[in-house]
Amino acid sequence: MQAAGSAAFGHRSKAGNMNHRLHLPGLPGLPGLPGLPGFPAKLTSLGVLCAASAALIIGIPAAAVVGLPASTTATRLPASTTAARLPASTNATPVLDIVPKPVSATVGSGHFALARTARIVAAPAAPGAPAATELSIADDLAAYLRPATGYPLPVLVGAPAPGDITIRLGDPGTLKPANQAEGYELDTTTSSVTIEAPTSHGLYNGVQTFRQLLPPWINSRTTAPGPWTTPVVTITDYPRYEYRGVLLDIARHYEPPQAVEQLIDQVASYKINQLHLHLSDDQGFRLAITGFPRLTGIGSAGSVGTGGRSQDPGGFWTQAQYKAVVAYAAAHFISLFPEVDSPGHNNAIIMSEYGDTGNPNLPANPHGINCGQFNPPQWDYTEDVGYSAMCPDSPDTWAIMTAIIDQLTAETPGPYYDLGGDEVPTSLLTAQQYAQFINTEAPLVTKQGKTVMGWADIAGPGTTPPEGSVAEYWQPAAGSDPGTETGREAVAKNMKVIMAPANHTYLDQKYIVTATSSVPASLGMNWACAKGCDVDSAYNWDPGSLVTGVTDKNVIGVEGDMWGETVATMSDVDYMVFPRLLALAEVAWSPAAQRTASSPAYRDFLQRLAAQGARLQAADVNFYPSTEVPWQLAAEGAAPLTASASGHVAGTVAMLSAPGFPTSTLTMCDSSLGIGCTIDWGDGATTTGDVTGVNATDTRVNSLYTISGQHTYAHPGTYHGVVTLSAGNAAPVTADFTATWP
Ligand code: TNX
Repeated sequence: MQAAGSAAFGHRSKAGNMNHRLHLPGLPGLPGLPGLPGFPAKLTSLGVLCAASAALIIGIPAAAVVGLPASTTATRLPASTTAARLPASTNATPVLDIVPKPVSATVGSGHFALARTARIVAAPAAPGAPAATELSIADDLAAYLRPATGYPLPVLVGAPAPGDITIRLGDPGTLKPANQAEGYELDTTTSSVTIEAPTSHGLYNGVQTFRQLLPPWINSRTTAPGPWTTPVVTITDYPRYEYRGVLLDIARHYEPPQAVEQLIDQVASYKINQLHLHLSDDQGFRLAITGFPRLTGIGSAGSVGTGGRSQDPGGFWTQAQYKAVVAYAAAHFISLFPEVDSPGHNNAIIMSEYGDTGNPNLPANPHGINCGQFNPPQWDYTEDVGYSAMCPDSPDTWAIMTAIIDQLTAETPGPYYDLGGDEVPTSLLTAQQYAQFINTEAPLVTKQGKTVMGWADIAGPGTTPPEGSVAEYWQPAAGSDPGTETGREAVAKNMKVIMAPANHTYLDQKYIVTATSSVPASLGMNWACAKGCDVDSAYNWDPGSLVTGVTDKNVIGVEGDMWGETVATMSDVDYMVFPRLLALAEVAWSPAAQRTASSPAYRDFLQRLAAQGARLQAADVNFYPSTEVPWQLAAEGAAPLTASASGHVAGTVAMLSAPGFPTSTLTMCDSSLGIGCTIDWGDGATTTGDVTGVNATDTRVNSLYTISGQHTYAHPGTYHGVVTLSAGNAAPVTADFTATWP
């Protein structure tokens, strides 16, 4: 810990959100921000990127299409049909739009087409051997594929037939022992799909990759027409880091269990495997603790910004709800663990228990728990930090903390319990008192069989973290700049390190304002990112070399941190989380690469990230259509149209994903004003269609667009129509539809 903080510490102005922590004296390791490495010159203008993508993204040649089911009448696959792009030079290998990028992927010729008759086969290691693991992953895959395809996709144990998907638990022979825990092999041929892995987690990871081989509409919750084809590939894949996390802060703004489950759905598909749930902070305590009803009775009633608690009144989870979300996360191979921040960041606990004089579970006088700036303590629903602390000498402190730790660890099967430990000014607790607190609390955690995790501040002078404890490095400092010493202190104490440098991983930091970006004034802080932090900052850094002396020998992973001060709804959360978390997911999963604002690795990532726009839109997830990303168009033909007795057809011919592309007409397509669309009705006639949808706001991505049209045929028959769609500099795409005049 450093020199005592001044009184100004606790009175950061609200506007001081701009400089949250920037000018705070007395913060461990943050006497001022070192030069931010996050702002190299931008790659290029959007226009140049889009031109590049136009050159890269071309349709799959008709000759490559094999194995389509008989019911598919298309003779040609639209460019958006599969997740493979062919580079401009025709004999080069297609690029797969998978995030995070797999370790190795080889693309063959042809396609696999998922047919209505396909089955998902759990293949036991030997005939008659139990197949529970395979079955459970096969069920997961079926549940992912059924809504959009509308296919029955029965799950069974047995031998696969042509057209089936096989889930096999076993060693594919291509994974080294170190890569077996989560590694997998995925093979598609023109007539089969096989996912093989030594563990259920590996199989699940393979399933996530397979989903991304299919067209983006596979994420629709309602039936989409397909066709459901994938490129032919052999993928061998495993993670760089075992810990790939996201933090969600439901203390500053309450979120209900279902909202968190929706976030789990999304992050699991990008192979995030840890959910760090920040349950308590100055403004709120969010989990019922037996024996201490005031923690939620009083402590959960407010949120940041509530002032008189009339709006946004907070909330809390019961332990049964917590347990259910833990189980939901586990079913998505995500280990959920709690953080109850201490000894600072805990005004909600102090406010709840300070007056709890009649509680038989408190052995002394509960006034003794308060070592904060104010006595008696008082609510502060602003974004201020650094005014609260619990006293390490009070027996009541430990009665409360023991109950919290015992009850939370009992409901948490994963390995971690996070005790927080950040940002306690020495004006409130001396370095010695702070160390005393951490050294008292850590054994309570290990006693329950959990690994201690905390912000890297817990590696400071005098602390004795138990063997194997984990420090999260959060300072926005690199190399050996001031602030980086917490990283080295953690290494010196044999701690493992999770990299969460604020200027690369804090998902609450504002995006970058540009002439064309619509960055909301209301969302996000910028203390770690003076000019904003965008996809570039999230992607272009290396966890194993950012801080001098902290290497991959120490680093176990990466975490994206969604702090809750400015986000009141999950839509807001999603807007800040996506697409940046996908960059962090790749940094955590994929092999190290030369990641800079102008590196080929970043260009390649941006192309793959662009393809995720349609996937997020199909899943109805909000995200920020960052101007750093060369967003692509993806189109899906509509269900067949039927003509009236006089040969007239009218209705929806296609859906279009065009993130970041507004349309100023929202009626007739006009490429000069937004979305261009031309409908070829299949009888030689061509018309301009209509586009409807909702344009972006500064907190919401634009909606999917519906393309519709009308036409009168001269003769009865079945017509194969094609819609050609364009927007800005993006490569045009087509979608097929059928119209029948019986
Ligand atoms: C830092 S540094 C925090 C959080 C805030 C966040 C806002 C650290 C471990 N904690 O308490 O919510 O900044 O950006």
